Amino acid sequence: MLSASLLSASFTRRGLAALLLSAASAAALAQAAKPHVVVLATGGTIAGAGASAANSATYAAAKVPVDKLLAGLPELSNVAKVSGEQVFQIASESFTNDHLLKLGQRVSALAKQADVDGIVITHGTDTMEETAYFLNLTVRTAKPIVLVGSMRPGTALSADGALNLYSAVSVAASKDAGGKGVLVSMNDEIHTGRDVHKHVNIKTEAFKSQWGPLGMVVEGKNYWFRAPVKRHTLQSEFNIDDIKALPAVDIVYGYGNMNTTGIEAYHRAGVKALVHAGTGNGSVAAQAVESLKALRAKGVHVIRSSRVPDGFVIRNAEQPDDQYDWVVAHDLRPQKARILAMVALTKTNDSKELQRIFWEY
Ligand code: DAS
Repeated sequence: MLSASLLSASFTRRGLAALLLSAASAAALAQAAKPHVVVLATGGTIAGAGASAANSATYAAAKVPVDKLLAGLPELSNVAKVSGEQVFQIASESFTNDHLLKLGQRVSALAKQADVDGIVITHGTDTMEETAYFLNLTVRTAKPIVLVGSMRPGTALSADGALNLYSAVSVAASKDAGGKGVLVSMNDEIHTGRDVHKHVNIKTEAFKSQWGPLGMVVEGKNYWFRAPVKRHTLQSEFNIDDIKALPAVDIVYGYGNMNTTGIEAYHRAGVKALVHAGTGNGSVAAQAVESLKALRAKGVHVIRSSRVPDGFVIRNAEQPDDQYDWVVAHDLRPQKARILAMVALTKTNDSKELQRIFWEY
């Protein structure tokens, strides 16, 4: 016969165990109810490692695997259920069109999954702006897709990658980040993949959009101040699922004493369009005009962009675009104009259609 004290003690123990079990199952239920964010890792500085904590600029990019990145940030479980995939492990200056296509196909497939609520892509900062724009044009989803990187490796003093990744996952887990197109979350700011570019190559405040960020993310909360007006994702006429290859589009840079060597070399290489990063408002040196006109006559599209960071190229201003049948890149920087031209040429080879696409995207 158990004594009263033993009975009450065993009840207490059982009661305590039941209490702990219900607390644990409540916690498990709460975690299971959180949004599921998939982190696709591609490399870059955010996965970089330096020899010492003082090495904030001298390091090797694309070293730390995604599971280590995620394990180093247990706070992520406060905002989402996070799973990771290592898609590539490269510095982003080495991205090719094949990398863009493979990444886009994986993002598109995940976005279709009912159990995926948002996607984060860890990426090198050098060409992040190009990948973000490519996905903005071609992935048909309203779910948040957020690219993130860092300017310092995780081994450095005041490394920026951990908070950048935490912020990006919290944005990707947010319902209010849906339907805004592909986003870039860097240094507490949230930018549209269309407008953002790497503006400084040596500071943590490295990214800028000439029309401003869409908002900020602070301690896992989003503060929105504007929304994109150009077509993207679900409003796009392009679909990564239909794109099997990207045509050759390259860029020539305008400068004093300009010559036509690069223009003629790209023509021989068989480009389908050539972006001219002109001076000023997309100006073309007199000695280069005839070469570009000849290129157009042979069926290659000429797209006038500008080497000047901000502003936009005005049609028929510096050059008679109507007469030459050239396209202007509007406010897109040369590297973005190349991305749009490649995607557009998968659908049309008509210069008037191309110009419409440059106005709308
Ligand atoms: N080389 C750079 C890149 O991979 C490193 C970085 O800044 O992420 O884009």
